[in-house]
Amino acid sequence: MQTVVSIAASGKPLSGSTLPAPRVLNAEDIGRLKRLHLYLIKPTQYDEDGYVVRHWRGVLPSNTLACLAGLTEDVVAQKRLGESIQVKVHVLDETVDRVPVKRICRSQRGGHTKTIVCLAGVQTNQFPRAADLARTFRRAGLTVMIGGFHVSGYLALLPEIPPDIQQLMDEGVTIVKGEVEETWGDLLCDAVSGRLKPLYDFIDHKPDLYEKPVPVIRTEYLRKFVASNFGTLDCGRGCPFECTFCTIINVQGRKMRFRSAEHIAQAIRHNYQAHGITFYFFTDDNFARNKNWEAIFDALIRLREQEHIPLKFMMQVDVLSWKIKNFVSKARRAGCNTVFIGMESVNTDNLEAAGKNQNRVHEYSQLIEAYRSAEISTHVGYIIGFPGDSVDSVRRDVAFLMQDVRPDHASFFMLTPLPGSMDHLNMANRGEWMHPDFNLYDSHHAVTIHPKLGDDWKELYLEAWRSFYSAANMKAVLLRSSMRTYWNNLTRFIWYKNSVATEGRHPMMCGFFRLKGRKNRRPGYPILSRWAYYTGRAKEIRAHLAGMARVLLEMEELWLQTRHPSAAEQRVVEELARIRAAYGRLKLADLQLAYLRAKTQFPALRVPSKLQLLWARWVPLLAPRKVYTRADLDWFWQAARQHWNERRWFRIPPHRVALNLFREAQLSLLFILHFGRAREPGIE
Ligand code: B12
Ligand code: SF4
Repeated sequence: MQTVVSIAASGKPLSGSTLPAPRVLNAEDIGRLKRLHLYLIKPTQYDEDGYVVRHWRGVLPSNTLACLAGLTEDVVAQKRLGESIQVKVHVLDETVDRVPVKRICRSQRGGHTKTIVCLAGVQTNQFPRAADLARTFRRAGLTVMIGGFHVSGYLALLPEIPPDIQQLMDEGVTIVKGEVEETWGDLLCDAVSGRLKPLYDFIDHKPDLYEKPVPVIRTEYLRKFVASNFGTLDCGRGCPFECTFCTIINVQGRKMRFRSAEHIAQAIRHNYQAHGITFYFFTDDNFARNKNWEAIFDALIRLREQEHIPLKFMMQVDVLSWKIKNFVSKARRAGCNTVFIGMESVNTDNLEAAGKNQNRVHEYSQLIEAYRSAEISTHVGYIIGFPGDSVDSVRRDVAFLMQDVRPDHASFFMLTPLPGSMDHLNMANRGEWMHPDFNLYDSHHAVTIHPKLGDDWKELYLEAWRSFYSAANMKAVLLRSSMRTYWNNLTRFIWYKNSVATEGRHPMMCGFFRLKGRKNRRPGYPILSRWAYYTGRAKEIRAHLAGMARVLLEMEELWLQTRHPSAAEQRVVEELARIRAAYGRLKLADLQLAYLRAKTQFPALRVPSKLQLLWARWVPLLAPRKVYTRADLDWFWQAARQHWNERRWFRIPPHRVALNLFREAQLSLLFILHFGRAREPGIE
């Protein structure tokens, strides 16, 4: 039995009522209804020009959608919506899917087909888009519910219902606050029988997740992501700490809840067999405080070592995680290849002000080293714009982060008072200005006035990205990387560089290639003529492709400068050094001998013929393995461009252009081949 507070359209609490035992619809509730369309839609955000942000190939599938899909399957299997009703569940993630608004609006017909739209996992930056979609669907007479962190967090701390949410409720949209693992069936029953209340408040009833239905992933959804073997799963929820910028503790709570290790293992086994998923992002905000972590790791170790499932995963942990006995070593055996660490700052004053007292700056390098020595990549979250930050302190801190703490990756965020955080509540209580447009609350925009950074804030934030992902720092990271972490690190550099430098978006809000729709624009923005839209779009795409090519060449150079020779390659080089030391100058036969000796240890090694060795010696471009930089190529193209611009075409030798184009193609192909092998997350 659960206590639930129902709230009337006026926004006033009606009563504290008690939920009855799970409800099942009967023939009277269903009436003439034969078919139900249930749309689970995760909305996206609008960009600066008001266009809906969508990508061809996203980076991370939504766990919220998978959770709700899993819960729905359970409700349908239990026939709680009636014996005869046919339920069709449509899962749409607007970050990668075009939402067919008109088709959805038309899908509800007569009294026999009903459509329910659930706007799911709505974050603050997605709330404006969610609200626009909700209104459109309501105008078409559909049943609409909104849930997720924005409405849950917003309503969790504020004493009154804010006007924008109240307005949606007045327009007939149902708002759901909190988690629904134990109430989803009842909500659907209310929705199907037309008895939905304006607001459901489950915030004080945190479901026990132990044996709840696990998230259900669909293969066709995964195909919309860069790596279709990449899934998400929450093994637990909550976090015991008290950071003032955090919304998690006020929505999912400070008491840790977790799924059973056996259920997790079953889900992973099933996802591997049915969808080929071998890599996970465990979405728990702090896996290290999941009380069941050891049982979960042990179950994953059994999957890897006894069932030979090539499982890999990344997880979020706190800065003290490395001190938990066996945590790091078991994480490695369980398949962890990356940890995302909530470091937030290297400045003790900032950490204290944010209530993040568990973070001890003097132990940061030990933390990074603990994971590095287990060959697990480290990725830190870093916030810029704490009240104590100044231009100088931020520059100094970012330099300290790169040179002393030395994580493999960093994600920078602008401090944002997200509704549901103490920062938001305190600012609201103090009456301080916060930007009225929630579309900008994505930690990539300044939505408050910073007392010291003022207008420099955004630029300083972008500068932090540029410094961390500079050629020099990325090279240092790759040179420190082991064979196991090298491609993991390089792949993430490509993703991050492409997002920040090419698309100007936060990597966590980006995908592979941006898609747009001419008419898919925020209300209030004009719909451009076809000519104006497509000429502008052609320019954008050209600039984007040029940016991608630049990133690819930069990464190619980085790879040439840092690539780890394979163990067999290393062995050949050692044998060559030995032969040289013994006989002085090397002959072709000696080169062959070095390969033959290495082959005794690496039987798969191909020994080149003398003719091949001769080729490689005299025609170096056929031996790209010996190339360690493409600086000479860069230099050639720059000079050629200058001659071209100065109209001195005769100074550009055509045969060298052809030769260098061939070398470029050869190097790029080699890089792409190596990258392709490592592209599948989890492959080292
Ligand atoms: C995984 C994750 C990501 C991933 C994947 C996102 C994705 N594709 O879904 C990545 C790394 C890409 C990401 C990016 C960002 N994230 Co994020 N992310 C998370 C994280 C850790 C887990 C999300 C999750 O799966 N939760 C588990 C699900 C089951 O919980 P849930 O969504 O709340 O859903 C439950 C209920 O709310 C309810 N419910 C949800 N929807 C609906 C709908 C209806 C109708 C009903 C009835 C119920 C219901 O039912 C569910 C089951 O109980 C959360 C923190 C967290 N603990 O949730 C942050 C979180 C959601 N992210 C957050 C933020 C700020 C971001 C970024 C803006 C950060 C940034 N600058 O990069 C971007 C935005 C990206 C984007 N376009 O969405 C904030 C959002 C806070 C807010 N108020 O907006 C959170 C809460 C973390 C935080 N810092 O506080 N994120
Ligand atoms: S450690 Fe992370 S999840 Fe926990 S309260 Fe702080 S910010 Fe939130």
